[in-house]
Amino acid sequence: LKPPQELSIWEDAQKMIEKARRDGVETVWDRYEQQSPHCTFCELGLTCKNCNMGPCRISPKEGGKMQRGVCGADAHVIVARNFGRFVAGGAAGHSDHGRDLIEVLEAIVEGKAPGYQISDEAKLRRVSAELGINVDGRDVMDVARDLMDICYADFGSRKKEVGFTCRVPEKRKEIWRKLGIMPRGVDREIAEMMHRTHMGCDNDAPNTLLHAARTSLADGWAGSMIGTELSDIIFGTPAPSASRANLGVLKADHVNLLVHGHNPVVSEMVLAAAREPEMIAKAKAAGAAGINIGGLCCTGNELLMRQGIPMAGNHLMTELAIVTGAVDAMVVDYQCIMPSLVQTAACYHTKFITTADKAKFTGATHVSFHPDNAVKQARVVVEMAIEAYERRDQGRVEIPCEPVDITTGFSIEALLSALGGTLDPVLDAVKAGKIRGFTAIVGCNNPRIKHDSANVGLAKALIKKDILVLATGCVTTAAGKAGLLMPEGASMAGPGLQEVCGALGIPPVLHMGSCVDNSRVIQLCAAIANALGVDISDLPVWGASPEWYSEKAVAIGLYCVASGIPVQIGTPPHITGSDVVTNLALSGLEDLVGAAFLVEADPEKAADIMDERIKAKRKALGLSE
Ligand code: NFS
Repeated sequence: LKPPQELSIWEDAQKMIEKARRDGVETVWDRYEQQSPHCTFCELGLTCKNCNMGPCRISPKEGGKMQRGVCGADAHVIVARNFGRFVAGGAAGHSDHGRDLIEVLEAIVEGKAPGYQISDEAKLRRVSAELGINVDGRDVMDVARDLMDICYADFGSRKKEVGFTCRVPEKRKEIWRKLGIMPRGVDREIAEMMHRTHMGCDNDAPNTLLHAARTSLADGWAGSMIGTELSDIIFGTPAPSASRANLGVLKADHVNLLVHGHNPVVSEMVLAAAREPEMIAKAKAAGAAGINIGGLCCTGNELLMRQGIPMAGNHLMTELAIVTGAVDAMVVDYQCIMPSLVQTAACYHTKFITTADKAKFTGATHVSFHPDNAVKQARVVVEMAIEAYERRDQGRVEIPCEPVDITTGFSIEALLSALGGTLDPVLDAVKAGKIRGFTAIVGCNNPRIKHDSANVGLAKALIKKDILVLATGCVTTAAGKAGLLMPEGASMAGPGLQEVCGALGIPPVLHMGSCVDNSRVIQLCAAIANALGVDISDLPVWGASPEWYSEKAVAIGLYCVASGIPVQIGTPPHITGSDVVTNLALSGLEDLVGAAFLVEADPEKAADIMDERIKAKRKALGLSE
């Protein structure tokens, strides 16, 4: 077994890995070892299971025995097909989440969603007007109904261009139209990807990849963006606030209930129930000092952004949170929830509760959430946590550290209002070279990489170069634990960024939300490009996902690249069995959409390469390097 110090950079993780070993609990790192070495064919993307003449695999060696599958598909076609379906999976995840928000909005409009409401009417009107809905003097519910219809239509087949492309610079849209990758409808692009990758359809790797780009654009500019905007409208648009992070947010004397997954539709209701005086009284009657809600992964980010709820951990911390012995219940919806959590929870007193009918876990307790019953079901969940607390063995509890302070809540609206209503102060800082560029560091953890080493390493390397970092998803907790989400963290930045952070009182890394909220990042880039009268690909910006693991992360990476934002990743996807596909990803896309992928695991080296491009982009804009 590897020493815990080699698996994660964090003290709370290392201590809990040790405790897991003492308690005889298996973790993701144990299973990673058992699975290593991984299948080489699969790693290279050279296996195909799309039909029953197979499965097939292509020899990675040129001139090897198996150069084509039974149907005749070569390495390039197979790799491209696999990659296309990978992207479709990710786009489907974000977008189905977005659709769930439309369904809540629909239920609100129909008066069938007690507990949910329009919390930000001004944003409802603003977004609706952007999408061409008449808002003047109209009743809020009438506007909401029209917005709901327009959002549903973005999932269908009747549009030529999805609604939020109204935010995209004209030059960018011309590129998309010319390449035939303008996103038309979320479900349409995903379904077409499944069709194209059926045996006997799209057998030209670059053509398949272009549709992968289109599918990802439907995610970024429709599915995810709808998810973000409707979440803000229903639960409130985030504003800067203070919170805390790491396993130290658990409280030994409280009922600890962790929310995990993605959709605020569930976690917001659980939080509301936990705040009801009646529930708090029940917790006290059970001997607890109160009810403590903490977040994991992206639904944690949603509650952190809007409600300041503390963050217990990111992806690789989810099992370890239970290992503390202090978690009474973990309530989940969907995505990024390790199936192993059922077994981890069973090793302690922890109640593991699922809520989405489309994401059941064998062995879990299922409490089915819908807009019409969410208030009631949320109380059921909180009561289960209180009951579990009564069974907790305090002798097995170990909370490994003190929490660290973080700041959160930097929605575009919050940024604008902090800046006095316009982007000008930031643009001036960019022009003066105090902020030399921007990078959004997003996404996951992956046991292939020492937990959070690359997420934190890249953020630190970039801010040192006066590159402002935006964080979403699991990178948030990493940045927070490293002290980068506090204004004091600016002491780790270069002199220019330090000055700007000092003047504005902001941290060098700004938390912009969950992974679905990467739509805020592309919207911000589009707004800056529009303000400067240039294309997004002309900006000194990057995306990065140093420790990515999921299909969703690749969908995000690809919609950033297709939008003109180059993206660093720490490990390649399973495409390296095809030089055609690999070269397209690493350089060919640059000619087509003005951005491409960079695969570089070393954060310092990655930061240097990213810096070179930022210099070049600044120069082209007539700015100092
Ligand atoms: Ni996004 Fe990665 Fe998952 Fe969120 Fe975390 S693992 S792709 S950051 S929780 S979606």
